[in-house]
Amino acid sequence: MLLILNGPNLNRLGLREPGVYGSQTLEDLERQCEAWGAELGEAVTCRQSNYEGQLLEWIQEAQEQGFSGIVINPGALTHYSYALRDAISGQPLPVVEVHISNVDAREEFRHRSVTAAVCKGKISGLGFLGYRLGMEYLIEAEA
Ligand code: CA2
Repeated sequence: MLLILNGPNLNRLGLREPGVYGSQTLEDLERQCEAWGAELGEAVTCRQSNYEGQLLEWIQEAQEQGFSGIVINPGALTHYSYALRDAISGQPLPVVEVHISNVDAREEFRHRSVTAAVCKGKISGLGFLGYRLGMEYLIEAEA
């Protein structure tokens, strides 16, 4: 069972900046992840929060809730949240970091991730497909 987490502002997907993030909404993304989960034979739970503390609690509780891995798009928290980094490194599940846009082709501050080093890997710039690739990795890692 996989946990898909989206951080701050990702609830605004599709409503603004379609040139950067596409025109599909968060709901479209979550339905797509659920459909991929069904195709791959893996249950998927999708959650989004604009609150750092809520994301930390979901990560802390993920193992005891029965999840086997986490795909996370931490939004801008990626670039500065040591609390999020500590929450990821302080729990045992494999985590894949995903960014819809190519953060390395954007502003300098987006080039730095403080969370990627405590994740299994980072996928950036492949749109929603990055979530599927992260899911596939975690399913493969389970086997
Ligand atoms: O590319 C990504 O997935 C990001 O994680 C998205 C974050 C950004 O801060 C990261 O640098 C890269 C932003 C979340 C989406 O923000 C939106 C704001 C308005 C309209 C649509 C999306």
